[in-house]
Amino acid sequence: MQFTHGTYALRHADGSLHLPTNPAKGEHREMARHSFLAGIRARGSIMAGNTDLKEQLAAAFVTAAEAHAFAFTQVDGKDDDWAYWYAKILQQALSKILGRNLTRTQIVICLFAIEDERLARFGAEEPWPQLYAEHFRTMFASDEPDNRPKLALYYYPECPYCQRVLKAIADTGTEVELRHIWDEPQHRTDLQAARGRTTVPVLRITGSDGDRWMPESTDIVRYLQERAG
Ligand SMILES: N[C@@H](CCC(=O)N[C@@H](CS)C(=O)NCC(=O)O)C(=O)O
Repeated sequence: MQFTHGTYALRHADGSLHLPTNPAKGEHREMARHSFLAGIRARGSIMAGNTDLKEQLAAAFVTAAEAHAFAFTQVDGKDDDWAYWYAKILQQALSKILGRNLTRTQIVICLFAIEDERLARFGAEEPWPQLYAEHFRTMFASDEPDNRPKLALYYYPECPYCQRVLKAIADTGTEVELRHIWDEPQHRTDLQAARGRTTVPVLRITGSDGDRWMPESTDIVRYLQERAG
């Protein structure tokens, strides 16, 4: 099942609410109520028949978004503290789906990081529930060691941000293939093709459902620490 932009109420990073159509003033409340109730029903059927982790996470995010739209109808979804609200609502569901206890702080930090990356890399048109689900699955899912995504770091040693990541790799004892982008031109070419730029460090996370390219040393260090438990 695909969740696409425009099908559901969408909360932007600034807390404002995007609704699927552009209703006249006064119709928002009814739309949000309808959307919320439909989401509860949809989630029930999605959860019942769906064993895929990413789809379960996406369904949880959609339900939370609709509950948020309903709760903040009076102010058209404006809520500067949206991530805290989501964390409170989602803590139990995400912990259950992922099979580990997440703190609200972990969820809040992750939500803000994903939203920043989404808007910076894709813009608001990106179908967000799948993106959020993929990040949470990558960050927190307790895979069996052999099923864990394979990691490769695009880097060069003179880069201070890369050094931060190399230290985190050493500190956490994580197995990461190092791909020097100046020693091996193909690595640089691959990075350029995937990201449209060659800024490093970038962690390439290869799971059973493909590649994810994680830029930003801070995010990479956090990912490595979370993964190491
Ligand atoms: N905010 C980034 C900074 C990364 C960065 O500035 N990397 C430099 C090397 S230290 C780079 O790749 N510059 C060349 C470029 O952006 O193409 C991070 O923390 O990872």
